[in-house]
Amino acid sequence: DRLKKKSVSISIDPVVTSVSKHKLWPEIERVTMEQLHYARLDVGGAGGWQLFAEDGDMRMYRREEEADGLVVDPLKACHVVKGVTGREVCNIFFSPEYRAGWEATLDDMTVVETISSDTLVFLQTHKRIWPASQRDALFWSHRRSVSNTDDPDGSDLWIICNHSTEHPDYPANAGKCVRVYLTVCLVCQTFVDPPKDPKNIRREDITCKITYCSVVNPGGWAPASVLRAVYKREYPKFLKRFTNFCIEQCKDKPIVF
Ligand code: 6CM
Repeated sequence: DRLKKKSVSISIDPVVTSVSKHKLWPEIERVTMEQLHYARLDVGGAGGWQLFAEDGDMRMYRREEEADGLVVDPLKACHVVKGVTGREVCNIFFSPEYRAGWEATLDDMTVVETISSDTLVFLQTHKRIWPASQRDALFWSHRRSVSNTDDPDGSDLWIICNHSTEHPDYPANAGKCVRVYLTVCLVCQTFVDPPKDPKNIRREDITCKITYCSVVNPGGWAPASVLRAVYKREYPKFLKRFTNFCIEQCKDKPIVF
């Protein structure tokens, strides 16, 4: 009789349930975890990565690769930024409201679907680079934190993974733009030095380690030499501009761990 009176409530988060039922979910799960693994691999050794830009703590590496005659050079960058947390940096990279503030190659951005608060589908048009056609990109973007038991000194990791997708309402190459295909990830980890009670931590005690990886297929004709020259100039510019934007956005705000 006593047992009958007890009520058991099971709560199922409706958002989590609907996200995991979305048709893109298995791909989002798989690509995000693959990208996290790939980002954590070292650039030394047999990977064939060549350093092409260096500035302070920033290092950028690329591998020259082509697919069907198009440049698809994989890029990997590491950076260390003081005064911001990985969660803050990932939030700025993910959230549509900040994008125009740091993404210099952007002409236009629309969120075409909200799969969850951590998973959006973006349609972007990028600035035209002469003599090629203008490019657009349609991709899902997913944010998550991953617990990090391997590293006792660092906090959990935050990752944003962007990966091209399709949408019947936004077919590729239908207008003046050529569609690019991309897989991008940003992985961040926060370190506190010297270690402190969380309520006494100041911005000068925190450091964020960033890894950024990108593979972009230009989707159609683009002269290899122009594309490589554009990447060599634009990627370092992007990472410096983006991280400075994060520092500026966060400096007078409470720290978000
Ligand atoms: O990762 C970056 N940005 C994210 C948010 O916008 C997202 C977008 C990536 C788009 C990258 C494709 C841009 C390519 C546009 C130019 C192609 C020109 C081809 C013709 C050349 C002759 O992941 C930062 C991306 C920084 C790019 C420098």
